[in-house]
Amino acid sequence: MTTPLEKWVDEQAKLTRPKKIYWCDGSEKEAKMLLDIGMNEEKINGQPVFEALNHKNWPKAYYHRSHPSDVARTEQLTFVCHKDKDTAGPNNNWMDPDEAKAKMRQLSEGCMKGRTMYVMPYTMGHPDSPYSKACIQLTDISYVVVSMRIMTRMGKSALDKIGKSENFVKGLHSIGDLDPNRRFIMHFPEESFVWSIGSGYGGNALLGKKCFSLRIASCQGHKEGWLAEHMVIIGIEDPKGNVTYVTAALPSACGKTNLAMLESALPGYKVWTLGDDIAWLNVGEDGRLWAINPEAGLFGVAPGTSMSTNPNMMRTLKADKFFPTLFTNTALNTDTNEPWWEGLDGGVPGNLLDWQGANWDKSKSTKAAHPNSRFTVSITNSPTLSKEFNNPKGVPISAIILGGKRTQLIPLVCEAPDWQSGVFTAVRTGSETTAAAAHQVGVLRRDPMAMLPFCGYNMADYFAHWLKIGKKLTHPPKIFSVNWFRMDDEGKYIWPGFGDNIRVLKWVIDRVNNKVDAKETPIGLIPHLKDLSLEGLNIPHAKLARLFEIDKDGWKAEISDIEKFLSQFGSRLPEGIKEEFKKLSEEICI
Ligand code: OXD
Ligand code: MN
Repeated sequence: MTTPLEKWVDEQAKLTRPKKIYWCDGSEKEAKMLLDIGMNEEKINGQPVFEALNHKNWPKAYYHRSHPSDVARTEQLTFVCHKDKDTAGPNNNWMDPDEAKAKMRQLSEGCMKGRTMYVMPYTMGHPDSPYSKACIQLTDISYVVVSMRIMTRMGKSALDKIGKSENFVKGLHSIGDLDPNRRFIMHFPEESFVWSIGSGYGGNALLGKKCFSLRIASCQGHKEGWLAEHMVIIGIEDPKGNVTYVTAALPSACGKTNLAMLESALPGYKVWTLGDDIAWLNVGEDGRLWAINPEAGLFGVAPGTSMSTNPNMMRTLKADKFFPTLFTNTALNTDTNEPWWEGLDGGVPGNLLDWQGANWDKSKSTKAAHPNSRFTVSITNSPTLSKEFNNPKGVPISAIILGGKRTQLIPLVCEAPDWQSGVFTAVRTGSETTAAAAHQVGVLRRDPMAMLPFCGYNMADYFAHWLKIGKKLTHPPKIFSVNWFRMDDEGKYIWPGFGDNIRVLKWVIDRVNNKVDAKETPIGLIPHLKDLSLEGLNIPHAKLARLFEIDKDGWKAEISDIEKFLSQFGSRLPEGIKEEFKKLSEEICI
């Protein structure tokens, strides 16, 4: 008897017409075979999909160069296809599901001709976790299979979980012809199905990641009473050995991976890594919020990563453990066959190929590595991996941190007095855009909970869902906002960031454990400077004060920008958010 899974695979093969179908087992042997195929047979843009790197210095490293038009998430080509447009909301591109399917069917007709269709069974979350989900993705490119093996738990346990059920998350991906006019990432939340064509880029092609674990999962969470969030999960250990678990939402390329692997500048404190990008949050029987990381790998931005900014990440990348580690669109040092990017330790090598494979001319102002060049590496390579990483229950969360990149206005850290105002803080969070998506960099956009590109339904309903979850929590986490990026008048960052961010995290856990008081302001609670551990930092008092300064005129402009953002949700905006907006406006305008 054919199972629903076999039937589905068969139907997709009839449409896409691959020369062969291969069922992946997720083994290391298989990954080696796929790397060989990618080095010797498959090509992208006329070049092999993979090249081996210097295994003496980077024991498991392989290199991948993508098509130059395919280097970041393409939000304008990403659609969420609910039955009606209002469910998708103003935060999503919407297409009618029937129309979207007709379009995708036409683009996918025979798209795998002459290629292999790889069938990848995987779970998001530990297979034994009650919160994990079993999934299948089809693809026709080795790079996606090797990457998905790093990023998910791939293999038999997923097939076992699916069994004869129809209830699995489906993903159909083809690299297509890479023509940006024939590139779409379509989500069908009612069917837990993602259909993507024309891109090999992580966020568009590794369908377990943003497409499922955020866009589709946020819709599942809305229905089922949980949250799928764009958040780091860490454990912060104090000198007595107590560990406090915290999640943090920051937009793409704003330092989530650095935070997840932070090497503490404060003696006795340590950060344990559970996740650097996605958290699934459930209300536990004990009335606390519990988090699991559905992923198993790290897909981080390479430029700026070094022994001084993120030594634990460098150790992870060089670890001789999980096979393999991938580098995508970095530059290549041709003397040593090593990956290179701006900000890496040491000087600029003499002979570099840039991310497009051309000899790099130092005298030009172009970057050698693409600003969104990435590494893909197993989280199990990390020397800071939390011993709770594989705990099927997850970890209990005591604080939620929200952040963005704001060169002005937003204080270094600020606590919301309660859940509702915390949710509003998240709703009003803005950030200057980065290179993780294909759009203009450095423009301020509101990015609630860092989920603007990832919330699979109307954000007004999402805000209401957050408020509702709060009502179920008898021990809700405290909510904080952070901003590492405030600048002085000379345009220099005031706060050193990176390992020194532990000083802020320490204040956060001191507040959670009721060890320190805080100062009330119109925007929330800020630290008394005496309670921040600043020893060894040489920041003049005036500059420190600047980190917490409340610029009323700036806030007035901010409030009108927030109002503009909120107005797009019309009457769907929950009362709780309207109340908090009113409160903030009144406090600032007094
Ligand atoms: C990512 C992103 O890849 O947020 O994590 O763009
Ligand atoms: Mn992300």
